[in-house]
Amino acid sequence: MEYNFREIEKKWQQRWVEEKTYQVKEDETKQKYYVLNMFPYPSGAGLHVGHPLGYIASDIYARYKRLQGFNVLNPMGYDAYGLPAEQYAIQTGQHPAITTINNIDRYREQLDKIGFCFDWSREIRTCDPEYYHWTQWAFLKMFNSYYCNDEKQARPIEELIQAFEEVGTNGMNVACSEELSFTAEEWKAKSEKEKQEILMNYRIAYLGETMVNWCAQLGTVLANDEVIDGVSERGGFPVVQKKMRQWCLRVSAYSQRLLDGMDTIDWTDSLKETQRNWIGRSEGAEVQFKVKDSDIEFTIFTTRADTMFGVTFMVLAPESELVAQLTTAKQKDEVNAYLERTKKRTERERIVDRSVTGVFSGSYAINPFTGEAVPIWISDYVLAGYGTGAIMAVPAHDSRDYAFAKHFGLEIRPLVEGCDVSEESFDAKEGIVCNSPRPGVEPYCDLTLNGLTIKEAIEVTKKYVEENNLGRVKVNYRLRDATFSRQRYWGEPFPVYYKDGMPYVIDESCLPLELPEVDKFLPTETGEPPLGHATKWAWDTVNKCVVENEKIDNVTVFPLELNTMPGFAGSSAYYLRYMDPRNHKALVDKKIDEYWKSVDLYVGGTEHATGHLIYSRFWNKFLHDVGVSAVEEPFQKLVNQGMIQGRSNFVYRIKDTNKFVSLNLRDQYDTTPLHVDVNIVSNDILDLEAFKAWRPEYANAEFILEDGKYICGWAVEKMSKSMFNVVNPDMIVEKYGADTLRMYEMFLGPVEQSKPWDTNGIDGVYRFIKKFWSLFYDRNGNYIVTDEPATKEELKALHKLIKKVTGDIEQFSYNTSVSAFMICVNELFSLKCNKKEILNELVITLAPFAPHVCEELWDTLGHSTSVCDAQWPTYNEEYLVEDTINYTISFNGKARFNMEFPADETSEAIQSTVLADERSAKWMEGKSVVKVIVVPKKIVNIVVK
Ligand code: ANZ
Repeated sequence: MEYNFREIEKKWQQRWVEEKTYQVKEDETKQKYYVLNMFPYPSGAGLHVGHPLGYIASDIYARYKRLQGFNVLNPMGYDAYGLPAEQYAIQTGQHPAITTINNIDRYREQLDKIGFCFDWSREIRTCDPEYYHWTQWAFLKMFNSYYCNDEKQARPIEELIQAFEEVGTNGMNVACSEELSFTAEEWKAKSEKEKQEILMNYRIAYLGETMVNWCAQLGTVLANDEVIDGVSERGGFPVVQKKMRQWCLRVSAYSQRLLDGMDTIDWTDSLKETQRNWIGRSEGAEVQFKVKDSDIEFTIFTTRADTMFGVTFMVLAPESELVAQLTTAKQKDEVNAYLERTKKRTERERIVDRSVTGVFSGSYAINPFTGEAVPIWISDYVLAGYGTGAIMAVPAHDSRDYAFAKHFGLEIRPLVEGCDVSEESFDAKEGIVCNSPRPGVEPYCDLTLNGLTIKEAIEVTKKYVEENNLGRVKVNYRLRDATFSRQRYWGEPFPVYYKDGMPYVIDESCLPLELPEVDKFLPTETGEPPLGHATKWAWDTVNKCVVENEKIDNVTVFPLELNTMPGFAGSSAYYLRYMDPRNHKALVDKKIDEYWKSVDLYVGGTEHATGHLIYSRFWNKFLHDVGVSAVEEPFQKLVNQGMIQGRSNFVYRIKDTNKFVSLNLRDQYDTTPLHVDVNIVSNDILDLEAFKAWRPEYANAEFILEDGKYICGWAVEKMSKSMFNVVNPDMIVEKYGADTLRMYEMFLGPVEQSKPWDTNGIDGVYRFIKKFWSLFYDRNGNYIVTDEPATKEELKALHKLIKKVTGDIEQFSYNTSVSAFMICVNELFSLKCNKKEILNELVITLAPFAPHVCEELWDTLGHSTSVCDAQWPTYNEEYLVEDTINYTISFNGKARFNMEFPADETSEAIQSTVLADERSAKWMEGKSVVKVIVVPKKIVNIVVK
């Protein structure tokens, strides 16, 4: 029988489905192992060869773990809500649900061809009401919870209400948007609406005023990365900063737990560092400043309390409420003009762009340490959402304050007299001048910092601030609450209706609240989100159902929320749902959750290092607090697969002609390189006929060939349609089979590394599989496997392989495994080994990599169950011990020939055998032996004269 991958792969893919080979059930008798891939967004373009890289790597691991006896969960699904389907809907009128389903079908077809061991019975789609039921449910829970800083966990909002009723805000240590203070009596006297407004300040899912990137023409809020140079990435429409009431998640409350959790998980240091920076813990002090000739006081946040004596001005963020209060009549016009100008800049631009802009407010603040009055400025280098949105500026020691002071001619006062405060003196990374602090010039306070290190001075000053009631010690986090609403159609609806302007959630028992149908996917004429087009989108609180908008009476029937949830809503807890995907009563059954616990191995791209991995960790911690998720950290080990770049090919057109010259002759002409579809190029040689057929303008193309061939140039670029370098896995599977594709993708290099796709080497992998096959079948297709016992050499080749591959898989070093397989098969081939004893184990070892061919040969070897359920072989060190040692024989240090000796041969015996060998005679002729040096297990050197 010949190696016919088409038949074999089809047969086994069918068999796996029929026999439910990859379905998994909870099994208390077995240890669990949960492997997860970041699920794909099914785009219209389908999969290219870069996409399956991570899936193949995790598939190998999942199969390996199963062979080791683990009960392995390896599910797959689709992140099915999202912008591209909706944009397509806007352009074509095609309902996004239809586009999404078509794309999913195409993805599935492509995935199925690669032979993954996914348990498809657990498939989820985020746009399925069955699924988003639980996304909405989590939102309800967050709405009905607050975060208690003392207990460090989310608690039911009823507890907070009860506390308000008993003691007001007295002694309260909870996460909030704004510090509020009221007594129990004051609370009780408030109206229902006022109470709801206050609670919003504490809920974990809350409606909050936040600055957003607003694009009026698109009618929606945009994420930072959708805005480039002040205009929308799509369409180039102006984007302004706007304060809007949006749903937010109080992610910031979990900052410390998100930091602490990182000590318990096995992620790369660089990924942990990225998360730590994102969370941005910063220890400092909040200090109170009085405004001169006014009762107004305001608070600043500083990490350098020791620099109080170097403060020469203050700066407010343009959005700060203080701006209106502190701008004097004289400065009003100038300030307003500045505010208008800065509105257009996104926060990221404000951080990255270091050009100096600002305006004087007209007011002065009093430095509480020196009593000195310093001017209060307004500038957008101070961010509204960080610290208190106000700073004390110390231009001698902070580079941004320095640039500002220079620009506006403000005083620069170093802490140490006479110290160098030129631009070059700033530490590039820290942006500060590193020198010791000094005491105040005219001591207004009795604080001495002389001789202290900066660190010590900060501590002493912080203590002083607290003791003198000038402020308090404060830990700040850069991590912001997440804005959670989008003015979009294709997303999860909020289970929320509005009564008297305040949001109320619908009953848990009424979920899911299904996305309504609309006839247009654009915002409404009055600027409402697309759900504003729905005619049946009101909540009947009596009958607990969705009813027509006409029935809205604001007594028992109310309008429903028109925003939808953002992309990360559905991807934040999907790993939990895979454990128990068809449960109608709960997100996941408690016992099942206890069994699978968390993901043991998570594989996905680095682009999710902050967004998804912060949100899902937050989400899981919240669910853990409300008793759902058994384990606090969702992803124990995380591997980021690298990107597969495209390898583009070029043809060279001679200018103003339709003539193309081959790569190495192009210097003789004036040419323009043009991308050519890599699918009509093989080993850099262009298929001329296919090229002519590729595009009408090339139908009459002429060629200048070298050695009868047209050789193309090449370059490594991003894999993209516009570069014509997209390689479709279906084509590779069609030509070489899935097993070759799988092994080749792994052979390209370490999983974590980015590398170019280069089809040139794929033949080698294909030949390897054929050679492997030839250990079972001879050229004439005869089955040649025997029951003869294996020789020591054969066992050695096999066990060397088992040892290497076991170690490699544990390290995700699959490329070196592929080489090891090649070496082993070559060795067995030259040993003419067709022994069952060896081949049985070889098939198991290769099965995670090339499951189809291994399943077939396993069957041929006479096994009645799947190779997936075999037992991973353990290597025997005994077989690896060398029996003989190959010595290099040198004369006067020059290697001349090699000789084999038993491993336990003595040096004396080696010496005499070497000297007696006839090959030695040639090198000793006419000379006498001065010395013989035997280096055990390596070399023999004979010194002659
Ligand atoms: C005085 C000072 C002197 C500062 C000095 C720094 C160096 P991290 O570490 O990131 O927390 N700051 C505070 N709030 C800010 C805001 N909303 N926008 C921009 N800058 C803000 O940085 C904290 C430091 O950044 C604070 O300490 C403050 O400047 C500034 F030699 O206060 B510092």
